[in-house]
Amino acid sequence: MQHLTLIVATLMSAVASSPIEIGQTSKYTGYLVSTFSDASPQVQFYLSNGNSPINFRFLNKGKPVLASSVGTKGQLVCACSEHGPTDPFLDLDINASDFSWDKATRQGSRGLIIWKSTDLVNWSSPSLRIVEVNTAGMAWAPSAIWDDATSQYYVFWSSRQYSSSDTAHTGTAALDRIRYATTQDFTTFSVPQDYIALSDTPLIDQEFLHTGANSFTRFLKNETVNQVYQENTTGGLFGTWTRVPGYLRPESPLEGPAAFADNTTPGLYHVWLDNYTQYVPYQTADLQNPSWSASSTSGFPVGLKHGSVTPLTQQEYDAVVAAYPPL
Ligand SMILES: *[C@@H]1O[C@H](CO)[C@@H](O)[C@H](O)[C@H]1NC(C)=O
Ligand SMILES: *[C@@H]1O[C@H](CO)[C@@H](O)[C@H](O)[C@H]1NC(C)=O
Ligand SMILES: *[C@@H]1O[C@H](CO)[C@@H](O)[C@H](O)[C@H]1NC(C)=O
Ligand SMILES: *[C@@H]1O[C@H](CO)[C@@H](O)[C@H](O)[C@H]1NC(C)=O
Ligand SMILES: CC(=O)N[C@H]1CO[C@H](CO)[C@@H](O)[C@@H]1O
Repeated sequence: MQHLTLIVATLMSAVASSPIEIGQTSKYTGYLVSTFSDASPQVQFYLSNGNSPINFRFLNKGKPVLASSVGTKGQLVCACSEHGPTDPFLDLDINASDFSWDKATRQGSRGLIIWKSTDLVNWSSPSLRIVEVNTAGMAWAPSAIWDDATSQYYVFWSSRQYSSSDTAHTGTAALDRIRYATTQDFTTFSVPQDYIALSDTPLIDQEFLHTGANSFTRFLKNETVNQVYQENTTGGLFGTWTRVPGYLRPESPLEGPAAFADNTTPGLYHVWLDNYTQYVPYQTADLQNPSWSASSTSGFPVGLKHGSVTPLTQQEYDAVVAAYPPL
C-alpha cells in the first residue's frame, strides 16, 4: 500500500482497512471523517473522541480544511489513506445560484478533484482529473480501493450516460450506473468502463468494505425505491456477488452510505445512511447475515452528510488534532 492519503473530489467512498482478526489488537485509535456540506462545498474534518465510532468533534474550529480552486462545481471528495481509501466527500455546490440537479446530471463534472498527503496534515494543492468520457453527464459518489494483486487503485463512481449522437446531452439518458477506472497515482487513469449497469434499476452511491483477502461487501442505492442494499463476495471485486435480501433499513428514503469497520470490536461494522437531512448511524455484528440496528447518536454531529471515515493511528490522530484544533 502506498503511503499516500488522498482526498478525491467527487463523492468518494472509503474502503475500510483490513478487518480486525479475532485476538488481534487494532493499531487504530480513532476515526477521521472528511466531509462537505451542501451549503459549503469545502472539505471539513471531524475527529472521534477517543476511539468512539459515533462521538466526534468538529476540527479546525469548524472551518473548512481544504477548498477547491480548480474545475467546475459539481465534484465530490474522498479521503483515501494508506490504510485503504477512505470515503466520500462532496464538492458539489448545490448552493450555487445557477445550480440545477437536472443540469448537474447532463452537463455536470466528469472529473474528480484530488488532494494528496502523506500525513493528513500537509496537503497538495487540488488538481482536477477528468475520468469520464464525453458521453457521461456526471461522475459522482466516487470510492477507491487499493488492489494488492495488481498494485493499483480501482476508482468507482456513479455515472449517467448519453447516446454518443446526443452530444448536448438533451435526450433521455441510460439508467444511472456504476463505472470504474484504475490508477496508481491519481494523476493518470485508465479508460473508464461499466462496473454495474442494470437493465431495470438505476444505481448510485456505491460504497465498499474490504473484509479480508478477496472478500468484499458493497452497498448500493436503488434509485427506484431510494433504498440502500448490500451484496457480498469472496471472489474479489469482479467475482460473483450475492445479494443480502431486502434493504438495510425499512425507512425511506435513504442514500449515500458511508461504511467502516469498528476499530476495537472485531466483526462489528458501521454504516451511516443519509436520510436526506443528515447521516443516521447503524451497525451490525454479523455482516454476512446482517440486521442493521440504529446506533446510539450521543455525540453524533448534527448535519453531517457526504462523508468518509478513515481509521487513524495514534500518530495520525495526534498530528491531525494539533494541526486542526477542534471547536
Ligand atoms: C448559499 O447561498 C446563499 C444565496 O446565494 C448565500 O446567501 C449563502 O451564504 C450560501 N451559503 C453558504 C454556506 O455559502
Ligand atoms: C509538505 O509536502 C511537500 C511535498 O508535497 C514537501 O515538499 C514539504 O516539505 C512538506 N512540508 C512539511 C512541513 O512537511
Ligand atoms: C429496485 O426497486 C425496484 C422497485 O421495487 C425493483 O423492481 C428492482 O428490482 C430493484 N432493484 C434492485 C437491484 O434492488
Ligand atoms: C434524519 O435524521 C435526523 C437525526 O436522527 C432527524 O433529526 C431528522 O428528523 C431525520 N430526517 C428525516 C427526513 O427523516
Ligand atoms: C461469504 C459471504 O459473503 N457470504 C454471504 C453473502 O450474503 C449471503 C446472503 O445474505 C449469505 O448467505 C452469505 O453467507
